[in-house]
Amino acid sequence: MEMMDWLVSMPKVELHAHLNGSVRNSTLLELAKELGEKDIIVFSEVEHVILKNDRSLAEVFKLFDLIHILTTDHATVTRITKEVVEDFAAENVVYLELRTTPKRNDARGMTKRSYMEAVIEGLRKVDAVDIDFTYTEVRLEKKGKSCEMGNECDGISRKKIHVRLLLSIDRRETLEAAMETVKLALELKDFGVVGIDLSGNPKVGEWTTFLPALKFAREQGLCVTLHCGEVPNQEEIHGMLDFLPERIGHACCLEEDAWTKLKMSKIPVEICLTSNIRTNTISSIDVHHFADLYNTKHPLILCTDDTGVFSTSLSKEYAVAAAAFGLGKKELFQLARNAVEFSFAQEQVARELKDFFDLVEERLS
Ligand code: 6MZ
Repeated sequence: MEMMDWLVSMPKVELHAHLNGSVRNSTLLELAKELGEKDIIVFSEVEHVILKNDRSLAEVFKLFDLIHILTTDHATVTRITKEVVEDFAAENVVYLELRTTPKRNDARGMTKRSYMEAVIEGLRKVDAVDIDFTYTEVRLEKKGKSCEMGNECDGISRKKIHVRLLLSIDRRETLEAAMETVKLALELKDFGVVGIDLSGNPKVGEWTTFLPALKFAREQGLCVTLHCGEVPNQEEIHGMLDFLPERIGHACCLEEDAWTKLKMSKIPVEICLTSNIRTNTISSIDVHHFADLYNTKHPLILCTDDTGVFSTSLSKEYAVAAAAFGLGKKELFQLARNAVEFSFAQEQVARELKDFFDLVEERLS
């Protein structure tokens, strides 16, 4: 089997994927055409923005503003959620932690809550594969039916994906808006919400604005992951590491003392190779900190960040790691399996996933 086919067939775990960054280009173009016909945007002006491949970090955030114009109504949020989950499942992602920023949009009659309801509706609409996003509910629904996970490796059973949600706080928001997001996450715990993420343009705002909301989330039993070190702001990086989040994303621009602190802390790092290279956050793959973390056995997870914006997939991220750092199939499989350990899923889901990886490994060996 070709390496890429093998990587697609390997079960994988995705822990850092932004919903609006993972929308198919074809869907974005279709939505842009519709808005163009309604004279809300000028299609010819946005087409090349959508299709452009190399973007600086600043351009990425401009693109997100455009994507949000295209996707912000309830039906579209539902549609993109379904598509994104089905796309990940199609490449044998068996556990997906999908993150998204609940948005309020008065013009569309959208509240943060109704936005999330539209996301959850998208999960309900997934039909290309079996999906579990509310553990108890699915157990009851599936009583009597086979609950075995499916994967291309056995060629028989239907694929199954577990999906959990992280609610993102955008660095542009106020503390009040962030608090609303955390409270919403707590209300939606039974619908698969397991944690909070802090993201958005790293050059905007102060992360300390959100500390009370992040502390509250933690007190209430939600897991926290922070975008940390996408730009070289050492004071912020130290503060974030001292907070001891359950995971951090990126960890690109850490100077020596912060790097030592990270290593000591053992905080798992969500690594997004293509994203870091495309945005020039890391100058080239051979100097990427993946190598150091991997060689010193620091907990890490390969992730996509934004499959749409960076034209990637989780299988491609594994292929990039394989080519750049000389990892063989055994190491890649282990990397995917280890990711289960760092997910925010309930113990029972993690156990089911580990059993599944063991079963597939036996068949592959
Ligand atoms: C920081 C990022 C990001 O939440 O609207 N986002 N934040 N760094 C990144 N690296 C490139 N990629 C995506 O998805 C889009 C939002 O996710 C965050 C940004 O806040 C962006 O607006 P949702 O579904």
